[in-house]
Amino acid sequence: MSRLKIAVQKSGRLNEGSIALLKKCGLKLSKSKDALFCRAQKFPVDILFVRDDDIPNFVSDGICDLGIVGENVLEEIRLGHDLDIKTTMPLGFARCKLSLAITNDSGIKEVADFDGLKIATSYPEILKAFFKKQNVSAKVLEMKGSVEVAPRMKMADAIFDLVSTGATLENNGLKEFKTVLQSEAVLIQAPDLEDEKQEILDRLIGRMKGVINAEESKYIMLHAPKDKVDIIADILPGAESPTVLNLEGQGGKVAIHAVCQESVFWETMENLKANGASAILVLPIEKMLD
Ligand code: PRT
Ligand code: ZN
Repeated sequence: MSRLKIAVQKSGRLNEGSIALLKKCGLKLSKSKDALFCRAQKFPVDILFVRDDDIPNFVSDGICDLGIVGENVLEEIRLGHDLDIKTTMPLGFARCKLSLAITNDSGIKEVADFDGLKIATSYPEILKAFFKKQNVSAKVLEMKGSVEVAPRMKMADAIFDLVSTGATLENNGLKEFKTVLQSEAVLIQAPDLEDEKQEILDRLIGRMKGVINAEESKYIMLHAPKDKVDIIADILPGAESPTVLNLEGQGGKVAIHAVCQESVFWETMENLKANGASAILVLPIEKMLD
């Protein structure tokens, strides 16, 4: 019987999210910390643990059928190589931005001001493609890491790097100037899988979608005066046709249950309360299958 081979980052920012997602899809993984290979139980998948930079080529070369990698790494390698892969679906974790950042005292006002400057980055291909499109001729200094120290060391005038909270930029006297690429972890696959493998993949994709949809959704329950049902239903974020139930012994009130496809913030709950809702409960959803 066929098994899918999936490339996952061995350690780093993608590892935990990738493993958590696969486990929520029902795979049982017994991974010793240094193992490079893991045979999952309960689902026909084998996992290869590698550096994230190797994942696109492993999939393109057919060493693995699938991979989980950041769009930033995928795009950088895609621009430099001929990759034979397709992006199957976004996975909703490891979100970050690939941005140009300048020193706090820099006089740069627009992209054209980068002309003739030197920019340090670990993403030379994406940066060169961006400058080419903008008709800017800047020098690109490739660094493997610690890009954020380059301006202070007078090695470069600005940087092009990943930003998530922005704390690293701030700590180094830098500020974000322009986002060039929004990135998150994605599932990639070899384009032509044999039928049996494609069937396993389709099942895995169905489960991944179920996990991701559930993570973004909440189950909300509340009590409301009967004459406020329409107003309350309008406030519920991303809820389609809520269930309205009569409450025994409370003539004027009903219970409303709904699945909200978006986050339910405190502000929304306060708004519901201000419109007559009470006993508001927001519950996480573990799995969803439409
Ligand atoms: O060893 P291996 O090659 O596998 O891993 P790696 O060291 O190349 O990558 P790793 O584990 O650091 O990151 C893997 C992927 O996580 C990246 O390619 C992105 O897709 C994603 N990711 C998400 C991030 C961040 N968020 C992030 N914040 N990768 C790096 N960072 C860096 C950022 O560059 C900054 O220097 O983290 C620092 C902190 O960010 P702030 O803005 O929160 O301060
Ligand atoms: Zn890497």
